[in-house]
Amino acid sequence: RVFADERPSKQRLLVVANRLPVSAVREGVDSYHLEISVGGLFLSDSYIYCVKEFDTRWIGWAGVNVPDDVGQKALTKALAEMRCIPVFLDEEIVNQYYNGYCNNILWPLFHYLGLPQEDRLATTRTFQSQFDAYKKANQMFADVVNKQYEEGDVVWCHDYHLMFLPKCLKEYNDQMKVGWFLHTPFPSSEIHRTLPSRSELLRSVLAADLVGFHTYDYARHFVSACTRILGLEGTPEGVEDQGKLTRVAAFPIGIDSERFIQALELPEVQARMKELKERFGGRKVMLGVDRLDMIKGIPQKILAFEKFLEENSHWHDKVVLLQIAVPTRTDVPEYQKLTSQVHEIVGRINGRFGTLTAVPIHHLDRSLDFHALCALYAVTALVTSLRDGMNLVSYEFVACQASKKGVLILSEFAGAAQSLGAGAILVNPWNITEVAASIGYALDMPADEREKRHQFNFRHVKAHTSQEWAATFGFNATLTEPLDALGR
Ligand code: ADQ
Repeated sequence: RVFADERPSKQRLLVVANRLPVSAVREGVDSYHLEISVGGLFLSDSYIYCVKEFDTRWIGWAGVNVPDDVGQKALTKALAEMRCIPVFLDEEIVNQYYNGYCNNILWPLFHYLGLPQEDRLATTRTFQSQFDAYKKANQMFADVVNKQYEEGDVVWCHDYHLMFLPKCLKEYNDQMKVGWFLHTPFPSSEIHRTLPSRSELLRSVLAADLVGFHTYDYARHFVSACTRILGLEGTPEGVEDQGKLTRVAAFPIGIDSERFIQALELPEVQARMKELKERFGGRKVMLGVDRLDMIKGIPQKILAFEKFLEENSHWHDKVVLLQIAVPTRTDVPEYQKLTSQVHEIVGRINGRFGTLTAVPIHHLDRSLDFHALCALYAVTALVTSLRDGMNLVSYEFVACQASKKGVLILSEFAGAAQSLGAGAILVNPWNITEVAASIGYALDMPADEREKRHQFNFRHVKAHTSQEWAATFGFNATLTEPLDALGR
């Protein structure tokens, strides 16, 4: 394989995502403070890599409404130092495109939660206006990309927010090399069929030259949707429409494992690990780290832990579930409902199994810094997503297990199950009895089995990094000949 740094000059890469890898916070009329975006964390490793290996520009929304020219100029200047170029979206567009079409329609649908149902008539009425806003927002991204574009550039579009973008870009210039990568699952064609704008979205994505997914299954679902909904021919390389081939392949993401491995040696991380050990007084710690989102299966996980306590009285007071859930999309009613539901279940279980000195569940609604995450990861993890494109938390956990050889309990509906399945205990997160039994199995697992399972997953996590992912997709996007089914 040829990597970018073996080429004589650096390939220019325009990476386009809804959010930039940094968020802007306004400090004054013409000054901004920039922070690495939470939730855009998966991009931060790749950000560092891409900036080093490619001649990269990042294009996206900075997460802040800047209505005035002075502010827009100041923010553009501040971002330029990080090779970031802003797309300015006003509140109305953000509400219709981002909160509406992206997060209320595409996100649940792609995670098999269906289209919104609570008020069908209202949904039907708002659907079209949200889809129009989605197309308009994608066109705004395309306008910015087009201004930055130079002949020979590769444009890498990210995620479900920008499915309309490949088409807009090709309308500007059909010679642009355009790749599109989806971070969520692509659902079965039977699910995608329910979407009113199903054909238009598929056709827009097919305008790209290269379409990538985390797993082979998602790629297969996409090709089936194109065959069944659009009547196009699926080939081993992708989808063909009137002689034009769109290459479709799997590019599984990874993490910068070395960053985690090295952090474990740092005195501050070691100190935090010691502090945690003392804090939990020798009790075994089961760990959950998730964004607070319905796809992550947090209530189901907590109910499974309750079931485990119910059936294993000898573990009372000897085990604790530490659930760290960073709140996201806090202005959306469903997410507010989820937060209260989780708090209510945790309160009930702690009332039921707690003692004067200890409670079985510690639930924190917050984001943690990198060192705290590394210190926490050194226990046993419960990743029980109902659906998840990949799930990087499971990778990060494995990277931090060099000495502990902790056990990973992993949902079979996370993309990561396809890569870490042999080392993890795979569970159906909807089956609370099965998850409870797996908790018992993990706690009693003999050391040699833990070691074997850990080695299998550790090798995978070390070998398949975010750097390799970015290099493979970026490099393949520069090609024109077909790939094999794994994108290599
Ligand atoms: P996410 O749904 O955000 O990503 P995930 O892959 O697990 O899910 O990545 C989350 C990142 O946020 C991890 O790096 C994790 O450490 C961090 N994080 C989570 N909770 C945190 C907390 N409380 N404090 C600090 N950091 C926290 C989407 C898709 C995934 C896909 C990724 C990458 O939904 O399926 O794996 O993109 O493609």
